[in-house]
Amino acid sequence: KDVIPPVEHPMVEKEGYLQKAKIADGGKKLRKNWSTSWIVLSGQKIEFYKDSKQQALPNTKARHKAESVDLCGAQIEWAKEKSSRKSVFQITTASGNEFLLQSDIDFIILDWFHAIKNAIDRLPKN
Ligand code: I3P
Repeated sequence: KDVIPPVEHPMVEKEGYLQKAKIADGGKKLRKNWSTSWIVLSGQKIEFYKDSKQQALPNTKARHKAESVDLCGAQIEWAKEKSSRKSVFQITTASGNEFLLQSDIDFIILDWFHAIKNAIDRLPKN
């Protein structure tokens, strides 16, 4: 029997649920609206899905529904002043999209911060 390689989700480095709020799109401020998001970090991008089941959909359909964030030239920083919640960090993309990510569980948010920071630091700054 042929072995089918896992081509659908190459290079996934980290995935899991976090609280997410997109607060700007292309530099334009958005109304903050927190929701739970299934987050997939791979190579030079992060994808935001509604839940883990959505990620498992056939590739094109899932791609269509996910929001994909290019980490090339992005910035990440803790953003204490941007929320009343604890442990919030912000990702700002080169295109001017801003996302807040948050978890009440310290080690989870710390792991994510460092994983995303490492990914950004590996990439060319443009
Ligand atoms: C926002 C909502 C957010 C809150 C935000 C409020 O109200 O309560 O949860 O952010 O605070 O404006 P609404 O739903 O009416 O838009 P945090 O939970 O992060 O504090 P903010 O305006 O101080 O960002």
